[in-house]
Amino acid sequence: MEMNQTICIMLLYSVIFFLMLKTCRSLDTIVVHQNLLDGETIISGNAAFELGFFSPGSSKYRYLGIWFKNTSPHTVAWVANRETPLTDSSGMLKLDSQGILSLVNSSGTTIWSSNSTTSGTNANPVAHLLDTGNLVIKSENQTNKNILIWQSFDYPGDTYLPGMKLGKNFITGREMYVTSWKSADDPSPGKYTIRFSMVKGNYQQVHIRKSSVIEGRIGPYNGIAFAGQPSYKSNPLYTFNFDMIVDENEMYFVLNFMSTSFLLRLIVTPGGKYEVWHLDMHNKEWTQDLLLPSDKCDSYGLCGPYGSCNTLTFLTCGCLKGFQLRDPQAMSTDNWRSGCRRTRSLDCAPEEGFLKVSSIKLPDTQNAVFNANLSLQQCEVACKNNCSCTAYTNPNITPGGVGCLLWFGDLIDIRVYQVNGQDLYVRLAASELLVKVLERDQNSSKKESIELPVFSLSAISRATNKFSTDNKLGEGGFGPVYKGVLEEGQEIAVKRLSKSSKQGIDEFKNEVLCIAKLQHRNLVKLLGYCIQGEETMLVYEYMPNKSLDWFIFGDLRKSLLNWPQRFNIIHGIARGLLYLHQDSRLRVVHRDLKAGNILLDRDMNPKISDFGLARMFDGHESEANTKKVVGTLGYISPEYAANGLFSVKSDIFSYGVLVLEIVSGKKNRGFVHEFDHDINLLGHAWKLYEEGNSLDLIDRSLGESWSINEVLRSIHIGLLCVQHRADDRPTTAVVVSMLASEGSLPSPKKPAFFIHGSESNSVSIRPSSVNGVTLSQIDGR
Ligand SMILES: *[C@@H]1O[C@H](CO)[C@@H](O)[C@H](O)[C@H]1NC(C)=O
Ligand SMILES: *[C@@H]1O[C@H](CO)[C@@H](O)[C@H](O)[C@H]1NC(C)=O
Ligand SMILES: *[C@@H]1O[C@H](CO)[C@@H](O)[C@H](O)[C@H]1NC(C)=O
Ligand SMILES: *[C@@H]1O[C@H](CO)[C@@H](O)[C@H](O)[C@H]1NC(C)=O
Ligand SMILES: *[C@@H]1O[C@H](CO)[C@@H](O)[C@H](O)[C@H]1NC(C)=O
Ligand SMILES: *[C@@H]1O[C@H](CO)[C@@H](O)[C@H](O)[C@H]1NC(C)=O
Ligand SMILES: CC(=O)N[C@H]1CO[C@H](CO)[C@@H](O)[C@@H]1O
Repeated sequence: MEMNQTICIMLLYSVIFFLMLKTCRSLDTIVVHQNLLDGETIISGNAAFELGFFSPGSSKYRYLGIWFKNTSPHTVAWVANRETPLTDSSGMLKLDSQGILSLVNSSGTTIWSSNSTTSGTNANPVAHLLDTGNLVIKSENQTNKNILIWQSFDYPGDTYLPGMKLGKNFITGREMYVTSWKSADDPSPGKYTIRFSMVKGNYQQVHIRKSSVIEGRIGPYNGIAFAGQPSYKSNPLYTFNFDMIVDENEMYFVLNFMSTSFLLRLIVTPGGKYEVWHLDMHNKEWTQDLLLPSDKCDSYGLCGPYGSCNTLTFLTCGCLKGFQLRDPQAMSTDNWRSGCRRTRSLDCAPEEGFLKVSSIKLPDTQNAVFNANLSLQQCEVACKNNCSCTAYTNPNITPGGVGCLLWFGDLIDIRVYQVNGQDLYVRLAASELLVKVLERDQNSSKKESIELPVFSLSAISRATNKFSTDNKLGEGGFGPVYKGVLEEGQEIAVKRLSKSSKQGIDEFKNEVLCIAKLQHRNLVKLLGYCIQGEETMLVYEYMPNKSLDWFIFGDLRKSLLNWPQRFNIIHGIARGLLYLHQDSRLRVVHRDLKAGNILLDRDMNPKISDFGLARMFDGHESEANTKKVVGTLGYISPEYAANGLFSVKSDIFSYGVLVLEIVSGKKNRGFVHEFDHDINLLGHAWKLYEEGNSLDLIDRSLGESWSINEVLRSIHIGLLCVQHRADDRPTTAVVVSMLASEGSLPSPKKPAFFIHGSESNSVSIRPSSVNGVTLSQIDGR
């Protein structure tokens, strides 16, 4: 420290123990302070700071403090006797031969001392007030000029000044942190503290606490600054950086401030606000650079564990992807502290992975472990290999900066930032992650990848009780179907591809391609897939009421399905089909519409399933030709059976058959006419229609609870759909509107396949694949 900039106080041995101050510049002047006037400077001459006595606000008490020189308002940076004020204007400041600085009141009681510990009788102590605002006591004897005895920077008050250490000395166990004043009039320690994150090895962050409760968090440190203050208006006139020291002896950070024109201070106010100010040395004006909390999301943990705070969304709190509200009432009560829980629980399966969450303030690092040596890839491996690791990231945003931060336990205090956010990789169950399962050639140049959540084999195995026969629902198009219950309670249906089935693999791929991108309430929902070793499986939502055929063709169950439910099913299938044919992004022809492929949900709503044979059309194509006619006898249209020609109109034909089956409760293929054993259901329906006896077609088990108009209309529409010529059949959109209206309908022409067996020559047949029951539509005639 240069003498001409610093005034020093030296102890002079005196008979009377009054403190005698002597400036270095004017060695002959000895100032004795007996009456300590408010604001009277003891040490000055320093460019920026002064040491002296003051009374804060309206207080009548007197304190020894360090303040910024000549600023308005008077800004105190440090107070010695925070809790033990002088009650009158008399007192004594003395520096003894041991280098202990003490404040004595007019009764002669030492009310404050610097607690220095120095051995050696001839310490020859000297006190300096440095340009940084640090009051230091050093031993300045001939042989050793620089032994630090004590410094005010080790005892922060409510203000952090650049150069101060905030942290912990592991040897002495002493922690250095900032404490608010009780009030503007009372510098004694208030409720609020700013503390550096303390646990050894953890990544650095700062907590603002009210007593023991964390109210705010700054950080973690990102290699350049503390995250969590993007509102910080950096001033182009000055620069600063941080030093982070973590070693065996101590752990702390120091803010280094580089400027000759400005001073910086960080403060926690009596009200718990964290503020950063800079002082322009020329005009002596203070400017606020940062104020926290600045918005709702600065309130620590507002959205609870795994919650995410966003000031720009309608609801301030949300859940990270893969999580849902723990308390659904949170929305109405606006109390989100209970946070979010996983939608799918973790089981540490090898398929578990990480979802990247971008542009956020990283969660609290209290439960995190830092390793400075790992790359991001190694970090992922490290997290994955430890089942209790919930997230990871490289917190270091400096160019080329490495480092690996691993979280264990809940992720708390995440908020979304528009700028300067960081990435976090959150561990999720495999089934929450989208994984590329297939690529679809859209044309020669463009590939569209199909992404689906992936389920681990272990999760499915547990869900289905190791594929136990008790859980088997039936045999589908490409293998057995099992019922399962995931750990969170969700019911699923698992279609397991038979290992031997080559056709199965094609159908599996086809199903994924078709249905992965389709979503409609009348289509069954694919939840994900599992491919592991020899196993290939698709996972669907479970349909508790099995399939339509189980009801309408089951003698004992027919009566469970009343007419309003059947009419609703007729509507629902048409809406699902309309979506496939015209409303979805792709045009899809199902090619295997039948009662066994209509699944029923809890409320008996129909869902079209099994897209193993479906075909997609691009652009304006509307029909295609195939050499290999596959489908189910009884539902196949004549042009498809004879020439392999399929289109939306072949689906409409199948739909017509379905409608007549739903009304009559009879299978087209299995139909046996009372007198004419050759005609099938279509022939029968046509004959009754021609005779004007259509109502005779109705399923007797429906009793009397049906609407004549709805039944007649359904039969009429069914017959329109099964007309021989595809062009005569209505489009799906027309079917939907005919069902919904009461207008007159065109007269149907005679249906195709009036007679049993007429369609069967060229058709190869396949078992039905449903997640409902075992079915085989092969009637063996
Ligand atoms: C000096 O401090 C002592 C101890 O706190 C106290 O009892 C005494 O009243 C004080 N004297 C004055 C003049 O305030
Ligand atoms: C000085 O040390 C004593 C004992 O270690 C402690 O009780 C007291 O609070 C300390 N005073 C200051 C000002 O640090
Ligand atoms: C100077 O100070 C050091 C450390 O306190 C002490 O060991 C040494 O004896 C002192 N020298 C003189 C001449 O007082
Ligand atoms: C990081 O690497 C350095 C040098 O190789 C080594 O000294 C240090 O112990 C490593 N730290 C950790 C946490 O592995
Ligand atoms: C996972 O990490 C935690 C925290 O570092 C550690 O306590 C635990 O032993 C680790 N578990 C395994 C299996 O490595
Ligand atoms: C449909 O499933 C639900 C839920 O399992 C059940 O309560 C209901 O009785 C079923 N309906 C019929 C007609 O079986
Ligand atoms: C080979 C082929 O069919 N390519 C077509 C793929 O689709 C794009 C537009 O969707 C056409 O421009 C290509 O001719």
